[in-house]
Amino acid sequence: MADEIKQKIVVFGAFGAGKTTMIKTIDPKSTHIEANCAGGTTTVALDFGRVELDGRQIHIYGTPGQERFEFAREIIGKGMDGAVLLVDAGSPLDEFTRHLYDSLTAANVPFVVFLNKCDAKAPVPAVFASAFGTVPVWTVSALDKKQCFGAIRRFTETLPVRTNGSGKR
Ligand SMILES: Nc1nc2c(ncn2[C@@H]2O[C@H](COP(=O)(O)OP(=O)(O)O)[C@@H](O)[C@H]2O)c(=O)[nH]1
Ligand SMILES: [Mg+2]
Repeated sequence: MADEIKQKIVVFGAFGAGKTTMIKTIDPKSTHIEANCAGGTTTVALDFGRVELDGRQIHIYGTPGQERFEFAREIIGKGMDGAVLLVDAGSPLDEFTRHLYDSLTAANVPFVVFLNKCDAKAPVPAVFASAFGTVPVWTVSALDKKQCFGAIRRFTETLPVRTNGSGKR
């Protein structure tokens, strides 16, 4: 049997940035898992979707957006080939998103910023164009299938691929 070509992509972003929406748009059969944490006051949410693009099996994971779930982000991020930092263009740039940007930069993993909710009429605030150093910033709407596929394809085709049993980090 021919080896499968795979890529693991992990989506990071603040709560409400649109991670679940984007993964659902890309893979309508994606899984959304929510668990109540001690005391039932916080819900930790994860997403997992799959898509085949140009013969590559792409596995997309959504991470919890709350600050205190750093450990979960670390576990989900293990072995990723690339990351997407999803940012809500309609909200002010928050400290947590800056922290995620710093963490991904430090991790030395290829990543892009998807500036989400760009379907709104309002112009995209200029702050986003200069906030992420040399990392590419692409505008998207997580509600728009064509845009989501286009952005994921454009990003993943720049990344190395792995085949079954190879390239695991
Ligand atoms: N207008 C608009 N709303 C969006 C978009 N993406 C997500 N939303 C909305 O933003 C809210 C939070 O999205 P969700 O996917 O739950 O965010 P998550 O916490 O990052 O998983 C939901 O009400 C979505 O319907 C988008 O591209 N455009
Ligand atoms: Mg979510």
